[in-house]
Amino acid sequence: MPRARTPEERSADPAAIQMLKLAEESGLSTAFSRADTMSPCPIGADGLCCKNCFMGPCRVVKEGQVGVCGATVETIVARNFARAVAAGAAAHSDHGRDMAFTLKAAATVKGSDYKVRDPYKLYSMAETLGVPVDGRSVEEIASDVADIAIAQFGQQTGEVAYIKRAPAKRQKLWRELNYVPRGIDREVVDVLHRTHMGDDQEPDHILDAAIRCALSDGWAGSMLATDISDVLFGTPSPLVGQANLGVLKHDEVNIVVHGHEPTLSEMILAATGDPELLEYASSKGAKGINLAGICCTSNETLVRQGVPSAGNFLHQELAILTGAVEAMVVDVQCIMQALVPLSEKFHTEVITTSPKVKISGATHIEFDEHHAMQIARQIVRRAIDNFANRGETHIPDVSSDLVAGFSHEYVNYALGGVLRGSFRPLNDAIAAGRIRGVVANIGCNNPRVTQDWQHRYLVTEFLKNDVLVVQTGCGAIASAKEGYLLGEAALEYAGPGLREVCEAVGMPPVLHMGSCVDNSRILTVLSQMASEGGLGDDISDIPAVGMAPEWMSEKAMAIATYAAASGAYVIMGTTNPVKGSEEVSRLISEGWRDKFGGRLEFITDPDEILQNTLAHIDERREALKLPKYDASKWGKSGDARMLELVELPFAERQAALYGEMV
Ligand code: NFS
Repeated sequence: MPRARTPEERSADPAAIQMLKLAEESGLSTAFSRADTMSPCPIGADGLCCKNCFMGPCRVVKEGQVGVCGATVETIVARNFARAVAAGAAAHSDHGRDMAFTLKAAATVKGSDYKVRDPYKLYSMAETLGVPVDGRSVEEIASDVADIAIAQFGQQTGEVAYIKRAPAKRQKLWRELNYVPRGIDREVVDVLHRTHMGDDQEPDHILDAAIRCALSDGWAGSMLATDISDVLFGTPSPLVGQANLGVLKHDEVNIVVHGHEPTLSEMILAATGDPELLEYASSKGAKGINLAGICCTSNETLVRQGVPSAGNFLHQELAILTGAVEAMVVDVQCIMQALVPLSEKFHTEVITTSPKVKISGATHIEFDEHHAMQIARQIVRRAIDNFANRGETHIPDVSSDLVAGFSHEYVNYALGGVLRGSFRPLNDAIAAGRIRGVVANIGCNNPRVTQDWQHRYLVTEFLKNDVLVVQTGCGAIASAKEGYLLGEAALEYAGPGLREVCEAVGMPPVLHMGSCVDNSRILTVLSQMASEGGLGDDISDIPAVGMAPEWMSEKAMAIATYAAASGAYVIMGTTNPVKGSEEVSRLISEGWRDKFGGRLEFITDPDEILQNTLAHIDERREALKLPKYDASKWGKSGDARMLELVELPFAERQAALYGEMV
């Protein structure tokens, strides 16, 4: 059995380390300790176990070995890859479907608790989906938009509508190669069918279906989820917040919302401000009601409402270990079953709310968008009632300030202003070499590696190298906890060129763009950068890399696949689920590069991730005939230059300035 790691080896986060020590002292297991005692199956880890029929499971581990049906290593690895993509796409896109039904309710149900908060975003959706807007009420438009959005899931032929948002060249490529998704559900079913026993057995062909399925997530299901969430709850713009377990309060009722969909959590947030419930909390001895988030529910409520984040994926159990959580309210995805037995050691009540998710031992209060506020109030009241049951608490005094909420609309506005919003200044900064390139660092935590360490290491190195970092999901929360989402981080960590840009625009060097469905925002940014000109005319031309160094979820596989098929170089860390097949590894790397200009690689060494990323960025710069990145050219303007100049004697200062001006 492998040795149990120390708390410091398990997490790079000081709050987590405190809680892991407490867990050890109390003899309580966590995902961290279970990862130490549960070695991953080496056959499954490499993608070599086929359990798609019941003649097996077949484990193909010897040279030339095939499954009972004759399936080769290549077929088995490709099938496993494709099935993971389909499951990930299904999860994220189904979230989009639920949002579409909520929009329909907001538009048509009298007295609905949901309203259209951002009509401008609705109009932009209407334009893409071909819904007329002239002379119509917001509700009429929203109702039609919702109908078309819902129909995107069941569409059988044709093209998903949002594909039109990709650069023209990319759309043409997808059409020529037959990768444009027909409908979201259809592509998921297509992968499940093809990977059933006795169907598609040519690895490249199986991967083609996985690509179409992933694109139906990135450019349809997830993009709809993002847009509709913005319509209903507001398009994010920068706001301040805090992250880490220190956001939990000693003297207030703590409710933690965990999972993914913003529908119920937004209502719970509203209920926590209800004077009647606040009064009720006070009658039970609490000073207030404190809402905090975990995982992507946290990102949804953080980027729009500034609700503090109690942490990322591996913080879910640690929040319960504080003993200070009255209710952990979960909906869908990334919820560990271990929460319930752990909560039984404390007073915390785990409440499941989705019709799709029940956990044995948890309280189930099913969410229904037609009675959203009533249900939210019921949950808040239960949490207040539970406050009296609280025992000893151990809330780590660790939290960081942050600025989050960088939607593509805001970035556009910040760079270009209201009247001429544009990505031109960003493109110019990259073209000049002030910004060397862009990295999207996204994805999960994985207890197989030290929590947050790779996110932190890579982001620090990218900033030092003048690479602008955009983030979503649990990677964004890792950076939030580190203090990277603050303007000051540019002064502390960024190279000279990136620092100048951050100072001039007034933005942090790491931009938090939302939850994992909001990776669709990154697709939009890349598309707009490509259309803006100066950096080629397609996503594959841009000096940019996507990565998920600590990933664990099937959703991450879907995201990686749609990003690669959209033209990005994508690197996944931690583990390599295609290791068992050289052919599949080659197909998703060189094969996809030849087809799409993007590629996917699994690289477990963080230094190699760093080197490959910088090499790709520099190679893209060279292909665009941009000047070679040279950090020594920057850092001599703005405040830094002024401070230097004031030190100089008058004559030298004049000469320096005059010299610079000519
Ligand atoms: Ni993304 Fe969100 Fe986190 Fe990973 Fe899970 S919360 S959708 S899957 S663990 S980043």
